[in-house]
Amino acid sequence: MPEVEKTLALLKPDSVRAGKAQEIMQLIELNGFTIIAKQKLQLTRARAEEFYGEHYGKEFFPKLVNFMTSGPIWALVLAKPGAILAWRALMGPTNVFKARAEQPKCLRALYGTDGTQNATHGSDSPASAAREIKFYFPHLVPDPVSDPAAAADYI
Ligand code: DGI
Repeated sequence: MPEVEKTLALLKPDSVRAGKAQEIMQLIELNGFTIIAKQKLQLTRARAEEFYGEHYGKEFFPKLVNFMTSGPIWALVLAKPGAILAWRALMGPTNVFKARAEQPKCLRALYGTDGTQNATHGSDSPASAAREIKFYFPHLVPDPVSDPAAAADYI
């Protein structure tokens, strides 16, 4: 059994706008994840650009930022053994058209819209999970100075 991990999930503006957030959260729990924190919010341009900073300069970056700031999102911290890979698997491929063709029951196939608007986000590694959980839930992450052991164990 892989160790219990935490990962950051987002329910993006398209799935939230379509009224699917509660349904997706139920599917998340049916798939064995515990939702240990959740928050509904709307990203500003500056925050969306910071969150997706690794894609700055790519052709799709402006579309991505416009989409991510177009309405409310849910940020969730999910926990279960092997959560990072398990959540990526449940979401399915990044591209919704590929998702529909290859994995029609995955979340992006079921709830995504198009090549940019793909319903959900998930951290892709322990390092990105740590950064992304801190980005949305800074108060949840133990302080590495006052409690280094807890901080090291957090993800
Ligand atoms: O981790 P993922 O969300 O699966 O994928 P990513 O980190 O490579 O890209 C972040 C988001 O940017 C992705 O969910 C949708 C968007 N994106 C990625 N590649 C493309 C893209 N959007 C468009 N329009 N075209 C792309 O090639």
